Amino acid sequence: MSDLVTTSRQGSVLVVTINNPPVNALSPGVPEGIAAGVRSAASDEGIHAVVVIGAGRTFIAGADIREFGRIVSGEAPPLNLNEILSEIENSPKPVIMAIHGTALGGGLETAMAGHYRVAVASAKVGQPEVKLGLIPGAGGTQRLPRLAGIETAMQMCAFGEPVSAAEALASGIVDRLIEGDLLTGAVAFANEHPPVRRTRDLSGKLLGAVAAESLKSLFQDSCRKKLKGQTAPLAAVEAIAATARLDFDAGIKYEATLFNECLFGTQSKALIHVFFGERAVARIPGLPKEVQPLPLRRAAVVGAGTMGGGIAMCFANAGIPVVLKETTQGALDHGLASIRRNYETSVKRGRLTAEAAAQRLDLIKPVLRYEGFDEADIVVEAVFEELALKKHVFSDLDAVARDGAILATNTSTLDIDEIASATKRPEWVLGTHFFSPANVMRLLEVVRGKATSPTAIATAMELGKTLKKVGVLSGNAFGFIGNRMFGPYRHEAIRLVEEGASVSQVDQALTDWGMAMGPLAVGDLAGVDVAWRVRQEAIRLGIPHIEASSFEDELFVRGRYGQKSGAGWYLYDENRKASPDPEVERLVREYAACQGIPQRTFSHTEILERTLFALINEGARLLEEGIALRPVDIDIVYVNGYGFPAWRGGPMHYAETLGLQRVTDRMRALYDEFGPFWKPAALLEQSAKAGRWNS
Ligand code: T1G
Repeated sequence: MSDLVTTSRQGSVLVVTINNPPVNALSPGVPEGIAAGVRSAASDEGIHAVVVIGAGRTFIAGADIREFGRIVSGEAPPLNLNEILSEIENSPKPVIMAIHGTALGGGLETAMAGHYRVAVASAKVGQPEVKLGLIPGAGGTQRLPRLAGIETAMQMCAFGEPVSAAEALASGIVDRLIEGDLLTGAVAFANEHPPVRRTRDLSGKLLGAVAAESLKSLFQDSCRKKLKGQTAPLAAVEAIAATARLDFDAGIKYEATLFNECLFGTQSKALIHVFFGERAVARIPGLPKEVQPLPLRRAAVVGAGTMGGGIAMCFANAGIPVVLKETTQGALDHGLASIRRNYETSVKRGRLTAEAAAQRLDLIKPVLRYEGFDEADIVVEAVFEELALKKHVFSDLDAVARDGAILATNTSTLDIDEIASATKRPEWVLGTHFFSPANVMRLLEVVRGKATSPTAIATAMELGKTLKKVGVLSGNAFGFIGNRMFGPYRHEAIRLVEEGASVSQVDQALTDWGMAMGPLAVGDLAGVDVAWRVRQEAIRLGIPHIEASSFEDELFVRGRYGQKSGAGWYLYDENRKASPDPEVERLVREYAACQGIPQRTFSHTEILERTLFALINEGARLLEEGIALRPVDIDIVYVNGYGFPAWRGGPMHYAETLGLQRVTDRMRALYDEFGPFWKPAALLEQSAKAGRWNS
């Protein structure tokens, strides 16, 4: 037996323990070790049952995701879990799976190959493979419906959300909840001498073909709406529906076919890239190993507007007491009312209990002066996006905050060094750029100034994890990573409209492709006035590729600021539902005529190339300038902050999937047609031949 899997005896029960930290993934050797343990029990007369349990913090959290890239490249053999799980299931002696932490993917599949499952109340079980662009590939689509029924199986496999131990007990996935020590409870269960009961033989919860097919179309329609463009959820539902017409072994074969189609497709590569990418971005090259993040026990926020209120909620949601300051009682009351409304909505939607909401509200202390700021470990400034005002606030903070406190600004574009210059402690100043709504969006851009200390950076990156966000480190350039790239992307969207495309045609091309919102609709959401002010600032700073004027100015001068004013690129009703506005189409044709812009029609492909390639090229420039550390950092920013489809992996991963040479060639053609805006970044040209970003 390898160290990965060890056995011990408790009376006449053989205990098989998996020890593959950190999550007991089914790395090579682990499934084999479990099967070996079960096999040894079969031939041991002194053993009447087997208990399988995970050491450390969890049961098995799934197949080893790192192996999939190696399987696709041919470096590793195809997934062979089915044979091993079948050997476990065919054990002549009862096998009891003891679950704590999470049993996910192959972990739950292993558990279902056992004859019984017991779990502690805090455990969760699930088949999250679709979140990796896959489907269960070790019998999950065949065993789960036999335990929990087809509808529950489709829900769990199509959407990938885990269920609690109590829900698993209710649906038949788990046989008993264990109070107290899990191993003791599992052994006691085994000592009741339950008979061998192969999951594959259970058919009482399966459905006939008609019922299964109608559930299949129900779930596949729902997936097409909620998980638009994703193929794995549809395949998972298909595999489960097949239990109505295929026997177990044929169903396993069919599942394997569908699994391999997903595994060798582009969506799983993209989603696995994002899975590991969200963990890789926390590793900061050059940050000395001995640098440890400081503890963040108390926080303070300056400004109780939309952002400040949302940021205060983030701290309260993480259980961190937070002081929230405004300048007037009215503004403070307004901010608190909005926070209260947010929590009430969460309670109404069942996302939060009333007592949990009350506890979080209690953690937010409203003030009109800097009282309590001297105890804060971190202060986040979230006042109006105006440099002089921010510098004034930081000069105040310099006077009131304790030594060693992190002084963070939520600015979305302003210069961190400029803000830090208002204090005598620039080494403690950095940007923590939250995305609206701050209590919802996962992305946190951490922006380092030239003087920001490694400890401050490490602490801010840890803050991201504490707030259950994804922190990405950015250099101090205009727009940081996300907004800097969004500029050229939206520039092209506007240019396409000026050249003859309709507003909704441009937006729809991107949303059909997978973006959560079209670039012009985003402008209406963020505010045409905000975009105008940011553009004026960029022009003042001499940021390259910023057009002196664009049609959007015509919207701005007419007070068409977007959703907030009821009209922008679109018209908005009282529920902010958008509809195309013929007046805008008329205005833009008039504008184009004045500017002498030739008009023509556009294909979806051309709209996608003009917008997405501008995004990719700016990303390459950010890498050249060292503002973004790695291509994956850019991908994680866009997937978590800008509605870029995770199943396309992010702008830089997508460019590699398309082919960097193809992107470069197309950009050269656009450069010949439109000039300098389209000059391919040097890094893009250098990487084109290799087909991979060499950054
Ligand atoms: N394989 C390899 N590494 C994994 C892993 C996995 N399944 N799960 C986590 N890790 C690494 C992770 O990269 C990180 O590494 C460390 O473990 C801690 O993870 C055949 C095909 C279990 C809820 O999708 O959801 O089974 O950064 O930071 O926040 O049908 O990890 O430290 O180097 O996330 O406590 C299905 C994925 C696989 C579960 C724990 N299983 N993992 O969260 O820790 S496909 C999953 C998670 C499959 C079968 C199919 C979470 C977690 P590093 P972490 P955490």
